[in-house]
Amino acid sequence: MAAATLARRIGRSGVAVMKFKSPPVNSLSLEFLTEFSISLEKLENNRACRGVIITSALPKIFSSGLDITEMCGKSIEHYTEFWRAVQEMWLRLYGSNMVTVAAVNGSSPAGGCLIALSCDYRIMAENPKFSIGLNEAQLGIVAPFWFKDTFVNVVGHRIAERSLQLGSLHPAPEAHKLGLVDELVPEEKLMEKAAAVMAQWLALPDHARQLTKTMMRKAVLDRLVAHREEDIKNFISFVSKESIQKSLRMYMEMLKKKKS
Ligand code: CO8
Repeated sequence: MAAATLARRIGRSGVAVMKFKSPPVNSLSLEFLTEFSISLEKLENNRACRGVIITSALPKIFSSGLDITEMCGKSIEHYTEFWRAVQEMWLRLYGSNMVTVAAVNGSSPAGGCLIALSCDYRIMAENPKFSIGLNEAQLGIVAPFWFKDTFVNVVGHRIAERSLQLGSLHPAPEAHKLGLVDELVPEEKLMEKAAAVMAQWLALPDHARQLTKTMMRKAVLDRLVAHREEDIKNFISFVSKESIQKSLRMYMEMLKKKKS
């Protein structure tokens, strides 16, 4: 496993800070996802830990979403393992008993946005150059139903419908206006604010907050659990199509060309 894709530290207040550190863009590879899920599981099982703040150790990028190279030209076995790891990460994070706060200190497209959406609260650096959203449609691919459900639960049906169809990446101020993030703060105040929000949420008795969270999220979580194998099959059949492979390759080329 690569060295320190995640830095994890539990403070005396029972709050862990998890920092994504997988240069250049914190893309969610199979290895990264596996490490992320294991870290979440360890924190979940640690009675000293009641909350986790998720942020990035890289400048300007929270996470660039799923690692597109994991979805290009790989075997069925690889796609199966990769997609199961994406599901596992989301089930752990969205279903976490801990208070989860995303301190979004950079751009956060697609899978990066899903991570932020899965937390209890999102604070973003107010830099309009940073954007967030489920932009799958721009890549010629479709956000799975549980990405969509998570999005709808945060912003409501109409905003999600428009944003998903257009594959919109919303600059931070717009994301705030849409309710996609809860608060904007200057970047240097992000961690301080995240700690203050965390303290506010942790002031409540854990059992009442956790039962309420479960009540709000259970239907969406259960839906994936009930259709997990079918969802993997759908992903494989979709991603194996030559037209989708072509779209993903073109998108990767576009990212490279953008640089030159
Ligand atoms: N996966 C793999 N490689 C990536 C990704 C990615 N998601 N994003 C960037 N990279 C690579 C680039 O190709 C580039 O590689 P190289 O150095 O070899 O040329 C390197 O990372 C650095 O990228 P940039 O030069 O673009 O870095 P910038 O700092 O200029 O920009 C951004 C950073 C804003 C993150 C930009 O790279 C970007 O927009 N990336 C694409 C993000 C994106 O669209 N992600 C969507 C992934 S799909 C997903 O998460 C959900 C899919 C759901 C599945 C649906 C069923 C099929």
